[in-house]
Amino acid sequence: MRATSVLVTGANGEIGHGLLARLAAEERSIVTLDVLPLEPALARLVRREVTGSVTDRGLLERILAEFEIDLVFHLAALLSTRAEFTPTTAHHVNVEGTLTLLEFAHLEGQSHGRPVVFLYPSSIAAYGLPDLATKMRAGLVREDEWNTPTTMYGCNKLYCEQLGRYYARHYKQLAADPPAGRVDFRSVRFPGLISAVTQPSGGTSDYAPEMIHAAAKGKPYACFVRPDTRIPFMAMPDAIDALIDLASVPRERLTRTAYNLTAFSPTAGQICDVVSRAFPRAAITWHVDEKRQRIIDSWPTDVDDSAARRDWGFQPRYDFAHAFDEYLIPTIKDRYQV
Ligand code: AKB
Repeated sequence: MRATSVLVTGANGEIGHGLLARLAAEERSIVTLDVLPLEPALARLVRREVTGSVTDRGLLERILAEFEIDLVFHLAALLSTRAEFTPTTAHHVNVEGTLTLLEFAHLEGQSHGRPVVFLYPSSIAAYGLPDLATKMRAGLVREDEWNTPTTMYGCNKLYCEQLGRYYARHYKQLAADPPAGRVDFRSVRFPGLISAVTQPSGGTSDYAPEMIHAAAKGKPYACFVRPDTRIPFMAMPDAIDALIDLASVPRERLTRTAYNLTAFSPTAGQICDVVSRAFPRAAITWHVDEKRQRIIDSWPTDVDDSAARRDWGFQPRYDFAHAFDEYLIPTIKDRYQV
C-alpha cells in the first residue's frame, strides 16, 4: 500500500514555511520537493524530503511509486525580478516544471482513481496595465481584465493557469474516452505577500517586506519604488489559510479555476509611515529603480476578489492596521528581539 500524502514543491520558500506548519498541525503526511535541503525545523515536519527539481521526471516517478498523492501545492517558482534576468531558466522552471507536475498529478489520479487536487499560487503579475495613468484609472481589476503581463514571470503564471484549466477540463479531448478531470486544478492570484518570519527574494513586491525587516534589524533601507506606489498585499497567515480553505471546498462550488485575492492596498509611503512609527530608528530612503518601478506600475492598485468571497468564503483576517499591529510588528519584534 502506498501512503496517502500531500506533495509540496518549493517547500523551503516563504509560503512553504507557513504551509508545512499548518499541514503538520493537521497531521497530514507531507512529501516535499525543493532544490535545496529543507531547513532542519521544516524537515522535522515532513514524512519524506526529496531534494531536486520539479522538472526532474525521474524524481517525480519515484514519488509516484512510493506515495499516493491526493493533494499538491505547487509553490516552486522563480519570482518576477529574478525571472527578468534569466527568462529561459524562468520558463523552464515555472512553465515546464508546472507541466511536468500536472502530468504527474494526472498519472496519480489515474493510478488511485480519484482526482488529485492541485493548488497553484498565481499572482497579480498575471496582469499588465500599459501605463501608470491606465493603472490609476482601472481601480479594482477583475480576473479576466488586463491579462497582458509584461514580465516573464507574469506570462508564466497566466499560461500555467490556462494549462491547469486544460488538464482539469479538456485534457486529451479527442481521445475515444477523454480522461479529463483527474486533476482538480485550483489557483489563486496572490497579491504581494508579507511574512513576519521569512524574507522573500527575487520578487518585485519585495519592497514592503524588505522595508519592515530592515527596520526591525536596525538596518537602513533604500526603497526601490516611489512613495506613491500602490499594489495589493496580504499577510502570510491569510495566504496560507486561503490555500488550505480552497483545497477543501467542494468542487461544485467553484465557478472558476483562478481567483483574485487581496487584503489591503497601501502605498509604499503608507507602509513606510507605519514601519517608522513601530521602529522609530528606521532609516528609510527612496532610490527609485525606474525599471522595477515600471513592473510595479503594470500591476493593478487593487483587485476584485468577490468571486473568491462568494464561491468559497474567502475572508482575510488582517486588514492593513491589523496586519501590522497584531501580526507583523509583534512577531518581527519577537524574532529580532527588539
Ligand atoms: C513578485 O513580486 O514577483 C511576487 C508576486 C507579486 O507574485 N511577490
